[in-house]
Amino acid sequence: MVEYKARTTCNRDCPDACGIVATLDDGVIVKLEGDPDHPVTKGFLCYRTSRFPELVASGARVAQPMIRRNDRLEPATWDAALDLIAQKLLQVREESGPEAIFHYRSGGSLGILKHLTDLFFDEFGPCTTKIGDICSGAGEAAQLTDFGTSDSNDLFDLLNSKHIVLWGKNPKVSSVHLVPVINDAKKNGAEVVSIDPLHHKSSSLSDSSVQLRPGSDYELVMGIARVLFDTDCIDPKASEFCDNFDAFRALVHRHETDEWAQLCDVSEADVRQLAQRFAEGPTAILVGWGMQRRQRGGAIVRALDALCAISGNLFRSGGGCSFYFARRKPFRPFGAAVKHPRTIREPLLGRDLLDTSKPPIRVMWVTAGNPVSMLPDAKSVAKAIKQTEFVVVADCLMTDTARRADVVLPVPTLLEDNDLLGAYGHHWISESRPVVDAPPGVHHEVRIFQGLAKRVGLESYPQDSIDQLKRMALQVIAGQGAGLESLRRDGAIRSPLANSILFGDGRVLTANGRVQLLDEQPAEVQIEVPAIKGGASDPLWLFSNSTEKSQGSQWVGRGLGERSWIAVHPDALPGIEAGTVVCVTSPTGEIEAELRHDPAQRRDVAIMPKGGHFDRGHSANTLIAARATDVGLGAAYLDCLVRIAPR
Ligand SMILES: Nc1nc2c(c(=O)[nH]1)N[C@H]1C(S)=C(S)[C@@H](COP(=O)(O)OP(=O)(O)OC[C@H]3O[C@@H](n4cnc5c(=O)[nH]c(N)nc54)[C@H](O)[C@@H]3O)O[C@H]1N2
Ligand SMILES: Nc1nc2c(c(=O)[nH]1)N[C@H]1C(S)=C(S)[C@@H](COP(=O)(O)OP(=O)(O)OC[C@H]3O[C@@H](n4cnc5c(=O)[nH]c(N)nc54)[C@H](O)[C@@H]3O)O[C@H]1N2
Ligand code: SF4
Ligand SMILES: [Mo]
Repeated sequence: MVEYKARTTCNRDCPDACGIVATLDDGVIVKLEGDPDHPVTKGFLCYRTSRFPELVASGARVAQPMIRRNDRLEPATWDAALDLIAQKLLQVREESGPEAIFHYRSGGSLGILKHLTDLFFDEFGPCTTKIGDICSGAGEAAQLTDFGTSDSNDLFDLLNSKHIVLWGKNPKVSSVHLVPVINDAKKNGAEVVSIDPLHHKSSSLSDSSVQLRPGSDYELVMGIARVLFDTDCIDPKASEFCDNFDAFRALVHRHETDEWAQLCDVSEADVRQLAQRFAEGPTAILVGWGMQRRQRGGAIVRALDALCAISGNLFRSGGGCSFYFARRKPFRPFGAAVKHPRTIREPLLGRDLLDTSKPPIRVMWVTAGNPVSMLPDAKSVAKAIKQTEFVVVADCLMTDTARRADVVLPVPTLLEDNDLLGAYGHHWISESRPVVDAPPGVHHEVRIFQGLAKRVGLESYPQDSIDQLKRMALQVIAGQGAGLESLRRDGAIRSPLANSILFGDGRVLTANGRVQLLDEQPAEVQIEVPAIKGGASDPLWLFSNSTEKSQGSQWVGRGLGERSWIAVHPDALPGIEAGTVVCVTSPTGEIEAELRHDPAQRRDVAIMPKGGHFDRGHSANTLIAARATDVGLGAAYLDCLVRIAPR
C-alpha cells in the first residue's frame, strides 16, 4: 500500500474556506488535515470537518437518486429521475407559468459554480426565487447603506490593532482560523474584549468580557459614543467624512451615559472603559452574525459602523468594522440579472409558500439547504414543503427536507466536489477538486443541470466542462495572476481585487463617498412572551448558536444523540437538577431537551444548539417565530423568549 496526499478546499458555509490535505491509502481517506501552506488554514481543520468521513459513513449519505412511489422514496436511475423532473417542469410552466416553480438555494456549498443552478431557473423561467438572507441579510444591508459595501481590511491587519472587539462573535467555535490571528495580535500587544450576552469559549481569548442584556447593543454603542462626545474624543474630521453627523449626535444625547449603561445592563465603568479603547485605537470591531439576527439587527450593525467611524477607527490600519469579506467579488457572475416574476421571503418561507396562490407554487427545488431544520417556524416550513405538489432536493445527505421530497438527487460531498471558493472570513481564493471519486450514483450539480437543460430544450445553458466554467468565472482576475493554472499550481491566492485597508483614502463606497451615519432611533421591538405555566421559569432569551460538532444541521457521527440540550444558569430554574428532561415552550412551539447548568451565564438566557434535526424533535426552529429583521430580510432567530418547565 502506498499512502499519498491530495489537496482540496472546504466548501462549507464557514468564513474560513480552508485548504484541506487528505491522506489516502488505496483510495480510502485515512486522515484529513489542514493545508500547512495555506496562510489562513495554517495546517489545522475544525472538529466538524476533520471528522467529516464519519458523517459520510453514518448512513445519512444519499448515494443514488430516489423517486417517491407509493409515499416511499425508492432508488431510481438518473435517467428516470431527470426525465420525470423535466416532464414536470415543462408541464407546470405550460399550465401555470414559471412563477409556479420555486428554486431555493442555501449555502450548503459556497462553490461559485453552484450559481449555475440559479442560471438554469433564470433561463427556464425566470422562475420564482427567494429574497432576503437569513444568515447575514440585516448586517449586509446595514453596511451597504453606511459604507456602500460589506467587506473588510485584510485579516492580518489585525496584527496592527491595539484593541480587538469581538462584538457578538465566538471564533473558537464558528471561525476557528481567526483564533491564531487574534493570538498573534495579542503577542503584539493587542487587548481583546468580548461583548456578548453569553459567556462562551472565546471568552477565554478575551482580556475582558461584557455580558450585556440580549439585544441591547444599540444602547451600549450609544453609551460609548456619549462618553466619546463628552470627553472630546470624536475624530475632528468626522463631520466631514460622515453624513447625518448632527442627527447621530442628537441620538447619542438622548440619554446620559449612566442611563445608557442601565438600558444595556452594563456597569457605567465598563462603558467608560470601552470608550477609552475606542478613543485610544487603533480598535478593530469584529462584528459577529448573531446580534443582527434580531428585529433591530440592521440598526445594531449601523450603530457599530457609526461608532467605528466617529471614533476615527474606520480608515486606519488596525481598525475597521469587519462583518464580512466580499467572497464573490473576484469571480465573474454567470448570466445577467433578470426580473423574477415572484419572490418568497426567506425568513418567512413557510408562511409565504403556504400563502401563494394564482398560481400556487407547484414545484420547489431545494439546493444546498435543509430549510425544514434551519428556517424559523420549522413546523410551517415542513408543512408547506409537504403540501407542495412536486419537490426536488439536491443534497449529499438524507435531511429533514429531503425526506419530504418527491425526488432526491445525490450530489458530491465537500471531498468529492469540483469548484472555486472565495471566503467570507479572509481574502484568499482557491480551487476544490475531488480527493476521492464520488460514488457512481452521485452527479455533480453542473452535470445535473446540463442534463436537464438538454431535456427541456434550453439551448442557451452552458454545456462547457467544469474547467472551462472555472476559467469563465476567473476571467476578471486571470490576467492578474489568479487564473486556473496559477490556483492549481500555487494553492490559495489572495484576491488581486482586495486592498489591504478597505477604505484607505478616507472615502467609503457610498454614492458621495461619505459614511452614512444612523440618524433614527430604532423602533421598539415587541417579542411575544410565552404563557405562564405552573413550575415554569421566567421568560428566558433563547440562543441557538453554532456548536463545534455541527455545520448547520450536518452533525459529526451520531449528532446530538438521543436528546437535544438546553443550558441555563442554575438559578433560572431553581430546584431542577441538571440532566432532567425539561419542556421548552415558546409562543410558536414546544420541544423537550435535557437541562444543563452553566453558572457563567446570565440568569435570563437559555442556550440550545443550532441545527438540531426537526423530525427528531431537536430543532430550535420549532420554537422560533418567523420574523424578518428591520432591513435586508434577515431572520430574527434570536428574538425568541421561552419558558422551561419539568415535564
Ligand atoms: N462550528 C460551526 N461553525 C460555524 C457554523 C456552524 O454551524 N457550526 N455556521 C457558520 C455560519 S452559517 C455562520 S453564518 C457563522 C455564524 O457565526 P455566528 O452567528 O457569529 O455564530 P454563533 O457562534 O452562533 O455566534 C453568534 C454569537 O452572537 C451572540 N449574540 C447573540 N445575540 C447577541 C446580542 O444581542 N448581542 C451580542 N453582542 N451578541 C449576541 C451569541 O451569543 C453568539 O456568541 O458561523 C459559521 N461557522
Ligand atoms: N435557530 C437557528 N437557526 C439558524 C441559525 C441559527 O443561528 N439559529 N443560523 C442560520 C444560518 S446562519 C444559516 S447560514 C442557515 C444554514 O441553513 P442551511 O444552509 O439549510 O444549512 P445546513 O443544515 O448546513 O444545510 C446545508 C445542506 O447542504 C448540503 N450540501 C452540502 N454540499 C452540497 C452541494 O454541493 N450541493 C448541494 N445541493 N447540497 C450540498 C448539506 O448536506 C446540507 O444538508 O441556518 C440558519 N438557521
Ligand atoms: S468548516 Fe470552516 S473551519 Fe472547518 S474545515 Fe471547513 S472552512 Fe475550515
Ligand atoms: Mo450562516
